[in-house]
Amino acid sequence: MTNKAYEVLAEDLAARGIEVEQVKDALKWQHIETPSWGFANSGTRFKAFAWPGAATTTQEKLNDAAMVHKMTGITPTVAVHIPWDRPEDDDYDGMCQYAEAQGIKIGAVNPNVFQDDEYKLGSLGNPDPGIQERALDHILECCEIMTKFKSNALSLWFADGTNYAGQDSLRQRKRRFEAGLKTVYENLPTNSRMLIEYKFFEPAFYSTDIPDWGTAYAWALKLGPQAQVLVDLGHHAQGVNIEQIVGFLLDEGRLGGFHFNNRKYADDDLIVGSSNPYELFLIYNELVGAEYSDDELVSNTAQNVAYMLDQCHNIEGKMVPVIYSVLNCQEAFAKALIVPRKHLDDLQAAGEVLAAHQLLTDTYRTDVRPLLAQVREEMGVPVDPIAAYRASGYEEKIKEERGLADASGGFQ
Ligand code: RM4
Ligand code: MN
Ligand code: MN
Repeated sequence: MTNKAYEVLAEDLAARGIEVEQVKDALKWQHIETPSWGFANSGTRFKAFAWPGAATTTQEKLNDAAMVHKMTGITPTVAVHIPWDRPEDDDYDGMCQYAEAQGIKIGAVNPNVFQDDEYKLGSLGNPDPGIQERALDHILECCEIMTKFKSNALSLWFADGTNYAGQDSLRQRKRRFEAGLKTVYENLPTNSRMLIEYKFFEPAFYSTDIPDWGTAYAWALKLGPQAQVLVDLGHHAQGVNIEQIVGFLLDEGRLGGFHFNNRKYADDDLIVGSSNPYELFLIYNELVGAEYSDDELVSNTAQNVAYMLDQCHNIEGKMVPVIYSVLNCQEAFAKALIVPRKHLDDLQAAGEVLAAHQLLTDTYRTDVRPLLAQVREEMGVPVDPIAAYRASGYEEKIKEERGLADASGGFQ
């Protein structure tokens, strides 16, 4: 059954020269990875408020991720953090099979070298060679875990840095990092990628060892083609043009993945698109433009981008904010897919400044919800995933079964 609003929109899009069936196919292939830690209790450094039913075990997180996939149809994988998601019985194959039995797969493996006391002065950048080695061992173990999970992405984020000028040598820290990353690269499973995430501050406040995309990119270049940059939307200074970074990295074949979230001030980790949906659209516009590029490297790079959420919910529940984020990514992607590319190219080539701008912003204003409803119906998932989730009884069930877990720490 097609809905009336969709028919009107499809006609309008066709008149703008858009191949609606192609747009629908692209939307059906969209894939967003959910974060296992997004289903657990987490919060700010001041307080993490417990949410009734929040997941505490990995199985619960996998169940939640599977439920999000059931509601949306576009979240078939879940990223894991080791040790937060280390199976208690060390049965990695069993965990992998459990995920598959729920209809999902394990995606990126995230090592954690920031929560042990030993890491007070850093991990790979630590002045103590023994601690550097400890961090390295953990990351290498994660490379082995990737094989067990059939995962093809090692996602690296480091809390390393210094708080005071003079605390450590900036150049020595760079060298330690470079050596550590090189060893990790040499031990990456075949056909997998290393995603290097950057962040300009926090928890270190004077210097951070991988502060920006330029540093991550320089290392990716030195390491080799399996190393790429991961862009987390909350990891830039205010006002930074993220879509331009995305365009640059795509063009160089080094954009590996995203941690989607939204922020107003710093690394706020809020629902994707909640405060700046226009920025999200502009980012997707770069991605879609690259995907349709004639340049093979650029187009392949865009097609292999790992789209992941990295959020932390303190007051808004767990499941609904994840679903909401997925839907906002879907909407931004849909709007980027209906940008009349040829027309835009022509206006740009002719130097038609405002006409080009207007074409893009008019496209952004298009209400694509009827299109998304149609796509969902064709995919056999709920047309309104949030309403369907609320009506499913899942929230009440997990509340009842899991109760209220302790949430005193920042994460988990
Ligand atoms: C960091 C970063 C990482 C995430 C940790 C928990 O700010 O975004 O990706 O794994 O938080
Ligand atoms: Mn992140
Ligand atoms: Mn972050």
